Amino acid sequence: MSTIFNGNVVALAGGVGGARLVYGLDRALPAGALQVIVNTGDDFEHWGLHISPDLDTIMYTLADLSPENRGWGIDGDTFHALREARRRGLEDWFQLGDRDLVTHLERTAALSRGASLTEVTQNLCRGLDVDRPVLPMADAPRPTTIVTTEGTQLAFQEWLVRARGVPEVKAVRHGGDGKASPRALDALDKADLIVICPSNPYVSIDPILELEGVRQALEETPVVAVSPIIDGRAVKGPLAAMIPQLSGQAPSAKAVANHYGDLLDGYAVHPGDGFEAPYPVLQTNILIQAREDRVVFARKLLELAEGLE
Ligand code: FO1
Repeated sequence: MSTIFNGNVVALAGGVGGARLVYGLDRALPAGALQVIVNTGDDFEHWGLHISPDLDTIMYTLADLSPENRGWGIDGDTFHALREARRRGLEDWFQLGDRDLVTHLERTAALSRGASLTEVTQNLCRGLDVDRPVLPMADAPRPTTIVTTEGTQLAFQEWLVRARGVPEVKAVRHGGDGKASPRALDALDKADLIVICPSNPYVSIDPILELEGVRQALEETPVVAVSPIIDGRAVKGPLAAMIPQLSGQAPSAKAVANHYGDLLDGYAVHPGDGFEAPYPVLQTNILIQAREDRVVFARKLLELAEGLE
């Protein structure tokens, strides 16, 4: 396979949208060139287990285990434990599959033995033959809280899954000490290109950007982003409703670019979503649900990056 981009690439990613681009970059880049820094603001405790939905979505996608359409969890997983939990009156609003449960059991046990989330993730990846570095953005908890216009504060998964993302969002808060993991900072330090994946800017990318030292790394390195909005609609998740609630703008690829502001050196949008900008805006098919489309698009994005000064 020919090399399109010669250098170290770091992708900043959340869940399903991010995972699809990471999959494409993984297959398009030579071994050793890609590292992925993943949002952990969605992490939470459920049934006494430490769940890291975005880390798992990236890991399962790279391992070719995720369902192509739904994007999260393991394809073909069964839900016997969930049904049993329901029968016994335990919380059943978050669908944990039986095979997926092994990940949460292993993670929770290793964390309780004193391993860091970075180490645990590395071991989980090894167990699934994923050899690309998948790096949690932080080792310490940094939970995202949704402040609603009704005045309530909901943990992210309570808002997204339990309340189906319905309560209107007034603000998003990021908890924790604001320290990035040492491996994430090291990856950013060595990056020749940073890719902001088509993830939700408010709840997937901002939690990473607002860690100490991260924004500065992006200011010093070429950055290309991919729009998570196509023709006014979010490819996945609640973003289209959040943009007007949090920025007062209509949902569009441009509104997301405005959010990232000066950080961008290049941007990829769907045909018809282009706009005037002080950096190249590539209009191409960014709908990358199918595996082969992900690789085709990743190559185009790397070509865009290669052409940047
Ligand atoms: N999303 C849902 O909408 N409902 C679920 O029941 C659900 C379960 C689930 C289990 C494991 C996992 O890794 C992800 C899961 N997700 C579920 C996805 C997740 O809540 C979100 O997509 C991400 O947190 C957003 O990036």
